[in-house]
Amino acid sequence: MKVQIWNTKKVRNRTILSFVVFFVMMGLAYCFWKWLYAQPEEGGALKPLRKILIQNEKIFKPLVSQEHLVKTYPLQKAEKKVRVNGWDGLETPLDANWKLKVVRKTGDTIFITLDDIKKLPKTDIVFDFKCVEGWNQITHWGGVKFSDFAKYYELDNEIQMEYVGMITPDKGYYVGIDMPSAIHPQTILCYEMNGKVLPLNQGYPLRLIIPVKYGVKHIKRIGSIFFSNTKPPDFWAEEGYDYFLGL
Ligand SMILES: Nc1nc2c(c(=O)[nH]1)N[C@H]1C(S)=C(S)[C@@H](COP(=O)(O)O)O[C@H]1N2
Ligand SMILES: [Mo]
Repeated sequence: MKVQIWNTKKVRNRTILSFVVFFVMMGLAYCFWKWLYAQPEEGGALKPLRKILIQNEKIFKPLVSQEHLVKTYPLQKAEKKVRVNGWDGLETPLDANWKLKVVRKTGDTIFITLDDIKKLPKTDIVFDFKCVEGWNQITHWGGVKFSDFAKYYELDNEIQMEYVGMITPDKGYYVGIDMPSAIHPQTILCYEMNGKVLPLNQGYPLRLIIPVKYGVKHIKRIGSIFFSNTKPPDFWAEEGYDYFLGL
């Protein structure tokens, strides 16, 4: 076997080359960083980064199929002390005459009471609730599937549209949801937690539970629902978070 002996000159040349490459790369990284931060913002994120988020969305959106279900857990795994996070839109007193307002495609509105919503078929779900802040909890929720609700109220033309928007009664919190995620079989208009009436700080009378999304999209205390072919305003997307926020 022939062992290659490196002479000192070769080693020196390689060392010099490594340093040159290293400094050129550092220079490029610095220039890129300078360039990136000189870019304008778009929806709370620097424009090039927002473009990457939009690209990601295009790649992952078709993966949220109706067949793909989020993992569920047995009832006894559900946390009894459920964490409360986020009070935007909950700071104003709740109107005792609360009704859910639904705006049809035509602009007509329907007002629906909690009792009417409770008459629809009920679905329970125990799943791992994840917040972008880095915590998660297995929790138990009950309500009507958004798709069942849409069917019952004949929102057929509405669910042909691209997005659903939901807003708290005081407009202090709002989310935009892509339609495939809204009509996903695990997405519910929720009025129960751990088999009991939803607590006020957890969104009484009605909140969204949408297991295919991070916590920010699970809007508490829904006041109105509307439909749109353009992205509805979204509280956290305006602060620079990804709009889609799918899991
Ligand atoms: N109205 C309203 N809904 C909201 C929020 C909020 O601030 N206001 N925060 C969101 C966030 S970031 C999370 S993680 C979940 C937390 O739900 P929980 O308080 O029931 O745990 O609610 C979401 N829904
Ligand atoms: Mo969150």
